[in-house]
Amino acid sequence: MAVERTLSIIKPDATRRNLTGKINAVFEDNGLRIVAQKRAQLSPAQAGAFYAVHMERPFYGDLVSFMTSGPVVIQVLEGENAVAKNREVMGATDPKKADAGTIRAQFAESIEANSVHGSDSAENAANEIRFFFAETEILP
Ligand code: IDP
Repeated sequence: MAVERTLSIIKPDATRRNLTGKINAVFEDNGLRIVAQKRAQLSPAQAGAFYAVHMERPFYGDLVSFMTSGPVVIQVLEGENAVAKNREVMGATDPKKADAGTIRAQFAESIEANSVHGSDSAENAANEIRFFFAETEILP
């Protein structure tokens, strides 16, 4: 199995409820290593560009408002099959459909305020990591 990197964002609903440590424990308990991490306030331009793929979706404006409503914690996670592993521990987008024990089942407030983002492919992970981090900020 290949060691991969993926981009994770702990979203404003979770930072507001002081859940960063509990969510990080789920990553670490599942073999994902946090090799870069920073707390940031996204601008509307940054959040809009990050979610540009959803620009035509009806929830896009609300999603940008939500993602800029408070600080986020942006992370690079590293581990075997990190992209798929992180999607597994995050759970389904809609917390009502997320498997028990996943981050979203435990912590998400709604389909929008669902506590975490995780890249959905290795290619998107590389682009998303580059969007937020210089290579020198990632320390395996
Ligand atoms: P993902 O985060 O599980 O990969 P995506 O479909 O890529 O899900 O959607 C990106 C984000 O947009 C979701 O995590 C969620 O915050 C928001 N979102 C997705 N679908 C809806 C919806 O139907 N209503 C409101 N927000 C949504």
